[in-house]
Amino acid sequence: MSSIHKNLSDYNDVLPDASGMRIGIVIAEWNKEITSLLHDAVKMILLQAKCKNENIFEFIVPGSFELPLGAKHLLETKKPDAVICIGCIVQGETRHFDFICNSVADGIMRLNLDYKIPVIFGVLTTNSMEQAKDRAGGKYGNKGIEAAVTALKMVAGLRN
Ligand code: DLZ
Repeated sequence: MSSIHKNLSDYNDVLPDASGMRIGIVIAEWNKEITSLLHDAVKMILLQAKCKNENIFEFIVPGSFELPLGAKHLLETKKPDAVICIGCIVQGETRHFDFICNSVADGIMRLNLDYKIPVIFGVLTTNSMEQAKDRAGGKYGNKGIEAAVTALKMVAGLRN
């Protein structure tokens, strides 16, 4: 993963002003001990960028496979400027991992292009829980920070 070369919590420029942005967050409950840490980091960045609490729309779904539908629901009901999808998929003994990862990545990409709204892939896909912890506030930073900064940059960029 590129996080060995780049700490996921590093962003060396000023955050875009999010005071006028509406942001959706979809959070998968599977591997909640990890996704809650990513979620906290996303919220921290949004509030730091002055996004108003009432303009943050959250939807909890059972697992990562449900993230694209959760994002689509927020896109249609809350009209956000961006949606951040948070999940943690850990390799098991079966091929389930591949099916879930591919479906989620494809589903999220489709939403980006169909709605022309940034839908961010804040999903860890790791071989072990240890690798996930390293990327949820551990030695490689927090994927939630990277996802939130990406959302803000995309909204600001698309407004230009
Ligand atoms: C079933 C399943 C498995 C085995 N592993 C994960 C995982 O590591 N991360 C995750 O977010 N979800 C997992 N799930 C649940 C699926 O995403 C989905 O919720 C179920 O297959 C029901 O559709």
